[in-house]
Amino acid sequence: MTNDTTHALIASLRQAVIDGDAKAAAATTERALADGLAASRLVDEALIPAMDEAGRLFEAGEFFVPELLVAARALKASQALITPLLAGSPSAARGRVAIGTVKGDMHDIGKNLVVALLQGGGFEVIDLGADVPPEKFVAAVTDQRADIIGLSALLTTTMLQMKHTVRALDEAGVRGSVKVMVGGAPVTQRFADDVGADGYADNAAAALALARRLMGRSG
Ligand code: B1M
Repeated sequence: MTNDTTHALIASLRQAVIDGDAKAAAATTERALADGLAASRLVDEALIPAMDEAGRLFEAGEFFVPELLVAARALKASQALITPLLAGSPSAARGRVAIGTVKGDMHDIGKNLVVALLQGGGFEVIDLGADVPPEKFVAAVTDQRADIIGLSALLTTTMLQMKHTVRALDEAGVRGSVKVMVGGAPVTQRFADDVGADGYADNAAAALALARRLMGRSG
C-alpha cells in the first residue's frame, strides 16, 4: 500500500468517526486492516485524534451531547473490529485486573482500550463497565481475587470517586492485598499520589507496562 493510500484511509476513518458515520467507520476499518494497516496505528492516528476533535468541537459549542454520542457509536463500530486484534489469550499467570469507569461516569472508550491492551499483554481482565460504585470494586477483590484494580475517570467531578474507592478497599480490609492503578484524561500522577493509588498511566500502552510493573514484572 502506498503512503498516500495509508494516509487517505486514516483520514477517512478519523472523519467518519467525527461525522458519527458508523457504517463508513466500520467499512474503512475493514479496508485498512485488509490492506495490512496495523490496528494500533488506527487507534493512535485515527480514533483517538477523532475523539479529541469531537471534544474540541464540543468545547467550542459546535457539537452537543447527541453529536458526541454518535461519534462514540461510530468509534465503537471501528473498535469492535480492532479490539480482537489487540487482544491476546488471557493467562491467569500474568495476573487478574478488575477495571471500570468510576461511579457517575459513563465514558468508557479509553477504558475499553486499556482492557484490550491488558488482554493483549496476557492479563485476565474483569471488565466491570462504566458507572461502577466502590462496593463493586471491593467485591472484585473479595469474591474474584483481583490482583489489580483499575479505575478510569474522564470528568473532574467523578475523579474524586477514585479516592472513595481506595477508601472503600481500605475499610473492607483488602487494600493491602491489591494494587490500584488509575488513569483518564483529567488524572495526573499527583492526583494518583493524593488518592493513594499505586500507579498512574496516561495511555493504554503505559497502563499495560504499569500493570506488569505492579505484578513485579518489567516491560
Ligand atoms: Co464527555 N466530556 N461528557 N462524553 N467527552 C469530555 C470528557 C470533556 C473533556 C469534553 C469537553 O468539554 N471538552 C468534558 C469533561 C469536562 C471536565 O470534566 N472537565 C465532558 C463532559 C462535560 C461530558 C458531559 C457532562 C456532557 C453533558 O452531559 N453536558 C457528559 C457526562 C456523562 C457522564 O459520564 N455522566 C458527557 C457525555 C459524553 C458521551 C456519553 C456523549 C460520550 C462518551 C461515550 C462513551 O465513552 N461511551 C462523551 C465523549 C465521547 C467525550 C470526549 C469527546 C471523548 C472522550 C474519549 O473517548 N476520548 C471527551 C473530550 C476529550 O477527551 N477530548 C469528553 C478518547 C479516549 C481514547 O481517551 O478516555 O482519555 P481517554 O482514555 C485514554 C487515557 O486517558 C488513558 O488511556 C486511554 C487510551 O489512551 N486511560 C487510562 C483512560 N482510562 C485509563 C485507566 C487506566 C490507565 C489509563 O488505568 C486504570
